[in-house]
Amino acid sequence: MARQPRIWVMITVHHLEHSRSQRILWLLEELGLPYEVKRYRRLPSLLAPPELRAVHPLGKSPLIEDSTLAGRVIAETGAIIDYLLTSYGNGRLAPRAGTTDRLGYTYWMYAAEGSAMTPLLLKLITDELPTRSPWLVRPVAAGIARALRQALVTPNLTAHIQLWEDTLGQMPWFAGEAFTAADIMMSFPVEAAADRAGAASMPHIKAWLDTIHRRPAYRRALERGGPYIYSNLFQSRLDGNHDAGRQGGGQDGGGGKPDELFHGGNSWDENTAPVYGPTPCLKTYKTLILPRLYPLRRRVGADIYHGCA
Ligand SMILES: N[C@@H](CCC(=O)N[C@@H](CS)C(=O)NCC(=O)O)C(=O)O
Repeated sequence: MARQPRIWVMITVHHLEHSRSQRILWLLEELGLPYEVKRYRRLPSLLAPPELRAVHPLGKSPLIEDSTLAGRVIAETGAIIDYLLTSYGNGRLAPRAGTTDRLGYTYWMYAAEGSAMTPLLLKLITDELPTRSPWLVRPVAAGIARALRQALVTPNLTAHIQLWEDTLGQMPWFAGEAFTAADIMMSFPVEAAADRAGAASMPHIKAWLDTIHRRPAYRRALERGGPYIYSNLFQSRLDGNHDAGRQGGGQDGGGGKPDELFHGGNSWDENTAPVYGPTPCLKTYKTLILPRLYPLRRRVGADIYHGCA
């Protein structure tokens, strides 16, 4: 039996900027649970700051604490979602046990991190390998990267994207007719694949992305979380076409004044929340230092955040 939220329940989210932790904020918004965000900035290396290791030995995000659990830290996105739904979901955002939708739900809950992120991570590594190798061995590194991409990365990524497209062609959400936590779980790999592997060229995937990005809870989570790498997927659309966010309505939450849509994705309000960990000026790193480190390849901006695979 799910516990009823009481007034003293407070979930603390240890949230690394530009990360899959964004999904936990989104889930908490969908559930309407009280939560506080402890934000962590990435180091110039793009890894998490050591402060996260003081919270959990692996030092990764997301991590949560529940005020009812006396200091116990819960790690791993899927486990956190499972905990929050079991404790506070009251049957929301998951199909009933024993149904076929539940089978699909369980599959996607595991596949998001267990299968889909692997080729995306490999793509990141093979894309970055040549430029991050000592210049003497770059041609060799580039050859190895190309071979790995051809043999492993591209075929697997293509198969994943096709599976998502086929699934979303048959049903509006990953686990059937209703929006569930499986959609939240899948948002990160799908956004990553849209950003770096062209997944948004698939019509059903694109429609699903547009729909999740219109959800009010998704937008509120962006405001709470601060910068999020994949906000570029909808920010540019909004800049050029506010109407895109107003179509749909209904449960997907279209409507609202244009300025109320999707704001927050690129803002970092230093005053609204404490920032934990060192605070290197990532922007300076991106715009001034990085281009000088890689003079032949002035890749700045979202690309460098691809460390978040
Ligand atoms: N499978 C884990 C992955 C956690 C993970 O790798 N998180 C990334 C954020 S996208 C991270 O903390 N990266 C920083 C680092 O590795 O130092 C989960 O879903 O919770």
